[in-house]
Amino acid sequence: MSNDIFEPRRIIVTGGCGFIGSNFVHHVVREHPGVRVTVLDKLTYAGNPENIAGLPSDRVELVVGDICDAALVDRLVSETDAVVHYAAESHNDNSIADPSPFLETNVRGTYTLIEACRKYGVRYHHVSTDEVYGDLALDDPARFTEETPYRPSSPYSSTKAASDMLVRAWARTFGLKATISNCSNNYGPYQHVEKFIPRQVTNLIDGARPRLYGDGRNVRDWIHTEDHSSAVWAILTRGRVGETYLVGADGERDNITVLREILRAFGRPEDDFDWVRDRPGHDRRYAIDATKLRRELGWEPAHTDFAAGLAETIRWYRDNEPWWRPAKEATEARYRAQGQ
Ligand code: NAD
Ligand code: TDX
Repeated sequence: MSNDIFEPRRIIVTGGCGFIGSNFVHHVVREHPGVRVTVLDKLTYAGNPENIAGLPSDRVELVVGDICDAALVDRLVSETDAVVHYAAESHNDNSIADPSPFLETNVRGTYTLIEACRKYGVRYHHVSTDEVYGDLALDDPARFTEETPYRPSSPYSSTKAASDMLVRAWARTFGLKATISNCSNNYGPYQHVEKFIPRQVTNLIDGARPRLYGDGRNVRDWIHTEDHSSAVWAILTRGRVGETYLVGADGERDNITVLREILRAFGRPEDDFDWVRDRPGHDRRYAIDATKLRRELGWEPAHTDFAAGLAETIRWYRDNEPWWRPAKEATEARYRAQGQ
């Protein structure tokens, strides 16, 4: 264990107008008063400046731009202490419909950032996913660890795996000062309505039926996005350079169980949903063993009551319809075209 603490004063958060990135920006502003944040975000369909609106302008600056823009990235990185990289194309179903932007943003975008970070000797934290490890069988007692071999299944997860590999190679060959985290499925406020929980919740608010893929028994390991933020901060400031940390909060649940909890919260019968076409290549189960993060950095999740976190998230979508309404129709039109 290293006792060195890295104390950045200025950080760049890429993708800070997306779901997890914006929650991280709120976390930093609230918990770390000495830190100034530059959000670099292209504002794709998934990015919304509303997510960070109202934060103090002397603490948070938004630069609208592309992480693949080498000149812009070079200039911003030359003026910062650290880069925390969240920006990505993040949705599996979209990656099956059109992989091209996933290659561009997830692979070329990461390459552009790490090239600038190595040039200026800037600390780099790479936010990745447990999906790089592929999937586990439902009855497998194993969970993913930092030693699990990479075996991604989808265009999305293969581009995330590729970006992780670039970071590892840059760390070894060029001495890039990098850490990597691979986290499980996040839930909480500001998640796009294309994702599982917000889609079902907003369907129910609209009086439409939720939609379950396949047999509904696929397992995801849910973590509140606030716990992901505290983990990333711990790794950035106290993690060992060159290391990977898995992030998870022992939240395994199958999709049908989560859906039934949502239906109950709306007072609807537990079979009041539609079965729809399965996702091609659909990963069966993800499960994270976060022992390294807990033991080495003393990190613990604060939101361990999933039912309470889910209820609070449902309330957030009920209270913030103007936030999600503009994206809902186009999202459902995309799903209809895919038979989902
Ligand atoms: P999101 O889709 O909600 O947000 C992505 C953000 O990146 C958006 O604001 C978008 O505008 C921005 N962006 C996309 N392309 C860009 C580009 N070329 N240049 C600059 N900005 C660009 O994604 P999310 O769910 O918040 O995921 C954030 C990160 O966390 C991703 O790297 C994802 O792989 C990782 N992750 C997500 C989960 C999850 O459960 N959602 C779990 C583990 C890891
Ligand atoms: O309508 C739906 N019905 C359904 O049954 C949707 C949108 C999804 N599902 C299923 C598919 C998955 O088994 O729910 C599960 C969760 O789906 P998503 O929300 O699309 O998440 P997932 O594919 O598991 O990936 C998420 O977690 C890991 C994030 O989108 C990724 O960015 C992250 O890396």
